[in-house]
Amino acid sequence: MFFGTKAFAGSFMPIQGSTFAASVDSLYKFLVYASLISCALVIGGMIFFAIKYRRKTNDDKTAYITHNSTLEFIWSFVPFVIFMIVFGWSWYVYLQIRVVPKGAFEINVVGQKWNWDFIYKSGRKSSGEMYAPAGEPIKLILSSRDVIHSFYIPAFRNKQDAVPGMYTQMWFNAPKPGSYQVFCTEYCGEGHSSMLAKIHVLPKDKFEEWLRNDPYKGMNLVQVGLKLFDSRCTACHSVSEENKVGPGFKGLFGKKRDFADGTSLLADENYIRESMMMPAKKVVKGFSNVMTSFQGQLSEQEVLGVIEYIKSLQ
Ligand code: HEC
Ligand SMILES: [Cu+2]
Repeated sequence: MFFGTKAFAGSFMPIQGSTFAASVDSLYKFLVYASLISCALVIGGMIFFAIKYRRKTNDDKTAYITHNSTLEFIWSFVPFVIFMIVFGWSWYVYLQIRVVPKGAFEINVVGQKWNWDFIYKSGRKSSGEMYAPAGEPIKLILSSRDVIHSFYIPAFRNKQDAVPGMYTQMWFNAPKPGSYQVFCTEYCGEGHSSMLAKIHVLPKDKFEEWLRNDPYKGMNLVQVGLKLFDSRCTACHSVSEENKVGPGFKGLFGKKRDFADGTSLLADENYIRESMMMPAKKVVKGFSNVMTSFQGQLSEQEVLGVIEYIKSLQ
């Protein structure tokens, strides 16, 4: 899927999706080839000399050697020059990646177990799918609602930790429109490997059209709920009776719920709303209290939508 032959066409690296991808690749190729050549020289030389100077007779003695200044100078100075080239070159590439250009278009990225949310200045939000204009510097401002995550886009050759309680930043400029895979690369619990997202790079006019769109235009509440469920709840809940990290939703509405503290009630609208806003208040028996609160994160339309959607799963 992500690592299809197309993604790797003509190279041992993923496709070059950002402006600095090519310079990262050149540096890596230099490091790989330099290591291969040094390895061949050292191991090859060792084998060659072991055979050439092996002990042939009993009184075959090595001459007394103290040192060889020329040789010692060469084997110190040549690697020193190579290391300084690698240092200078890496520093140059690192600055390209780390220094965010002034006036970059800003998008907020929020990680939480186990999905990525994107919040734009216009107030538009999206989950699991980020949209960005092509050919423009984009600055991402990252944070986390729970534990440390890491936002990694292999095609852009860039990654950055998302840390609770602080903002970190990264940037890219993707010249070509297309969809690029995002991974979480900081182990963050059971659902870590499914903490994926896509970055859709669109031509500028398409992107602005997307920014203005109402994501739920023409949808009824159940459809709004389904859309929200797919992006925000599916990591932990299923729409069948099957339990994942949390209980399956099929038949939930109107069912008797037993809680860890020994109390119970019949699931109604108030219970579903409370489960989203204050998940720790009533923890379903047999499950752990790992659901994070959605307080302040969802619009009223989304809350009602997800309640209607759960009601429809009978
Ligand atoms: C990180 C995993 C996780 C995510 C994401 C998550 N939940 Fe939960 N949820 C749980 C767990 C675990 C429980 C059971 C423990 C508890 O009651 O808090 C639960 C319980 C619930 C319950 C009570 C279920 C029952 O059988 O009584 C509801 C309703 C609920 N979640 C709704 C949602 C909705 C709606 C979303 C998405 C907007 C969501 N959850 C996202 C983990 C999650
Ligand atoms: Cu993560």
